[in-house]
Amino acid sequence: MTELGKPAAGEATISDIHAREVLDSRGNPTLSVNVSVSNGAFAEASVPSGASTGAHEAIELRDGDAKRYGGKGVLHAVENVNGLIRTALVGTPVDQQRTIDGRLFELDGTPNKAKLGANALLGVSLASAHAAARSHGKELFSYLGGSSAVTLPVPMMNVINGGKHAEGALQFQECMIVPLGAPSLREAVRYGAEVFHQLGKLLKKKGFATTVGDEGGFAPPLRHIDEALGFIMDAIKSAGYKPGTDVALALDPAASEFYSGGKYQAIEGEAALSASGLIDLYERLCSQFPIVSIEDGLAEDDWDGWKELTARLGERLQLVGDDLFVTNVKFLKRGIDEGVANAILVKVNQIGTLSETIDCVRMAQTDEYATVISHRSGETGDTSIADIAVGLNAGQIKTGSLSRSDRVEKYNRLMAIEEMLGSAAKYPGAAVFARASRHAGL
Ligand code: 2PG
Ligand code: MG
Repeated sequence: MTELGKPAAGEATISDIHAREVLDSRGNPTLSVNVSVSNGAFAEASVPSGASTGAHEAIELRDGDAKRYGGKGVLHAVENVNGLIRTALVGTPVDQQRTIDGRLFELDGTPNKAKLGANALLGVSLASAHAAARSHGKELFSYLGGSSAVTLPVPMMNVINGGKHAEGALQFQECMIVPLGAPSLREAVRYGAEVFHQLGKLLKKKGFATTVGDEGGFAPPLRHIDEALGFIMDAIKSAGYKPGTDVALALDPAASEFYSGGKYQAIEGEAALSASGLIDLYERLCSQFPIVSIEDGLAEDDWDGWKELTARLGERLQLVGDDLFVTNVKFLKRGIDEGVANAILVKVNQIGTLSETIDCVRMAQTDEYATVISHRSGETGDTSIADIAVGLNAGQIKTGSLSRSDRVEKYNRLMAIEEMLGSAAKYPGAAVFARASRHAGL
């Protein structure tokens, strides 16, 4: 259990909340929120933003004023924090996260945070957690998870960016490497960076540009997924690693983005596939490449397709619901009840508060669904997700490639956490994927 709700020495209460408009990694406005505490503690958090957003996510409030940032300004969300939310929360004990998040939920009053904006709520929720941790003189991960927060997450690193995150022709959004054979998080980061650099060299040799996409992975104009995975396999080998044992592969096709009229345009220029046809493609890819995880293999509302996917591949593969579950216990519960997927991607801004995120992770863990804490394609330097991954013992993280500070800051924070934990730190490696297949076998 978390230590949220444990009273701070001398009742430290929120003394001020202040939000401002800042920019994310794509140059779009987002919120940065400061929370000050009566005992002098102070913390800041910034809010990420997605591109391939799920239809059922909580609402990110944008101004829609075409004269500012093409309508993407967030001044209304900022005003909601500096007005209504500030007035309601000043005086609240900073370490009563459930009370804070419950108040935010009530103030908004809508099922999808459409009134005040999930971006406004999340900034306050995260900054409050950081401020509470500081008030206790603790790091956020240990404030959240206490002495059991010792597991570093296995990363899925997105080294080839496609879909909505890059201009190339690749329909699949993310081709990731998973350094599951590394002995520690620090070594996992090194494995990943070495493979990333080899991949750059190989692409360059074949005449491809090595500019990067939104998540810091290369974005070559490859049409076929086999070509992309072939390059990654070669990069793993030329970096001196054994594919599958040292470094495995993972995919996030983000299939909702190429689903229309009941068919999937999985490969540009080829015939669109039925759900079964796309599952055949995944089955073939898994027989040729060491793939351990597929996220959003089918579209968010294609529950029948998802059932078939889980029945056919769920025993040997991690099947992650992102757009499918949108970090929402309502959708996750349906997945558990119907035997759909065996893992969940967890994005704090899909639901809007830390407490609801924790509830979702706990539900998944109780039902042995694997949990992957995730960034968004639009990020800031905020590293909260690194602490959340360790604090909640999530086991996995997805936070992009090994370039661009908006991505590597999270890895850097994880390496710092690992160092702080010293000999208590655990890197679970391949064990996290065994759990997914055990579940499917139940
Ligand atoms: C995803 C995410 C993060 P976005 O689909 O998993 O990689 O992308 O933030 O654009 O939704
Ligand atoms: Mg996804």
